[in-house]
Amino acid sequence: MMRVLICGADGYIGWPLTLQRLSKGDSLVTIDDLSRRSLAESLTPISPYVIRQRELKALNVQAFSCSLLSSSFSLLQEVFALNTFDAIVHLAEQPSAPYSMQGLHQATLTQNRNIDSTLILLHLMKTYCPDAHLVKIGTMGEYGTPNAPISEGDISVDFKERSMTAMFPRDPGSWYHLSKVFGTYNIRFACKVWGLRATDIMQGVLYGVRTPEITHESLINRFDYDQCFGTVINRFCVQAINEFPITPYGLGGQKRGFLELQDALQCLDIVMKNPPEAGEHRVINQFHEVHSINDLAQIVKQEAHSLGMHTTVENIQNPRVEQEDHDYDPEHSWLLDHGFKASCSLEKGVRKLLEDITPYTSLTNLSALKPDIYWR
Ligand code: USQ
Repeated sequence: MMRVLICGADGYIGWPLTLQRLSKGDSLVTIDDLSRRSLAESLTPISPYVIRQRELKALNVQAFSCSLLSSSFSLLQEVFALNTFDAIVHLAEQPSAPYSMQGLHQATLTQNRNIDSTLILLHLMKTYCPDAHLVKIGTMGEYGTPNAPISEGDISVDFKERSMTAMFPRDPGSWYHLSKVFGTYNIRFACKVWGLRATDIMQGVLYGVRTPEITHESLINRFDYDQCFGTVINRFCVQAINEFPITPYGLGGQKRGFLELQDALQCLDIVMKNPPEAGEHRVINQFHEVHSINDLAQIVKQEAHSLGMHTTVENIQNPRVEQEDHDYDPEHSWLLDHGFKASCSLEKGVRKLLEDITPYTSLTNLSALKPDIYWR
């Protein structure tokens, strides 16, 4: 049994993580400011937060609806003063590269929320629970797509006949990804000067909606498919169930690491069971398979065809500024070395996802399938 604080417990990862931790008998405190509900429309009809909150309270979970920002600081201090945590999972950041690229308001909102929330958590940890393990979701997008293998953790650098270790270079591709890089440096600094312990997870692109603990319709997870909050596989699957063309952007040779939602929870469980040493800033790369966006589109098309859905693949003009054809060779051995076993191949995961979301096809907002946020 662990004592866990989940920040962002109402979100795409936070909600199924809450259910998973409850099934493991953990003692939970949850926080969420519900901002995602007002920014994006879920395909799946998720329960209103008041109902989730009531059910969590019935299970002895302290469920707070507040932000991780300075406006809620006195409440947060109270939460930390009255509880002891073994692990603090920070999922309460503002997601989405395209969202952050819409304009000044979205860029500052993303960076302020993400940088401030992590700084606030670090200060609260220093004061109230310096031995707790911070589990922070970063992104593989911190590295960008360099023309070199991507390390997991530090690399050694030789320069002018001297050697040193350094973080693998970051080359983020949006204001959002930049905010994650700031978070990484802030966490690393807090580990160094205050002796905190943290696992900084460079996570690939997630997909999926149902996890084993979602045993009833009322527990269904949120599922975004719009251009900002829907990840690429989730969007492709919603295009497929509506028999719309699947839309790789540009050449479609962009490569990413992918991970099914249930497997992301398995990874978080492994991470929580293996806290780093005091003072350690541990960076891990979290994904299962690497594919190009074109491959992915073909996989979704084939799986959809085998389920009787007729969809095509149409590469469209890329609204983003990114490399469209490149090598991608990131290391990812820490999780495998600590027992991670993927529950399914990408093909099987896509098929399961198509089956899981087909009942909600008529709820699709078709206008959300087309992108119109241009990065230039
Ligand atoms: N893409 C398409 N067609 C679409 C949507 C996306 O070709 O309809 C392409 C994008 O151009 C990009 C790739 O698919 O090259 C991935 O896009 P995405 O929206 O799934 O992922 P991204 O914006 O990179 O962000 C997502 C999550 C983010 C996470 C990141 C991991 O939203 O939180 O950090 O994946 S990674 O991509 O490895 O940086």
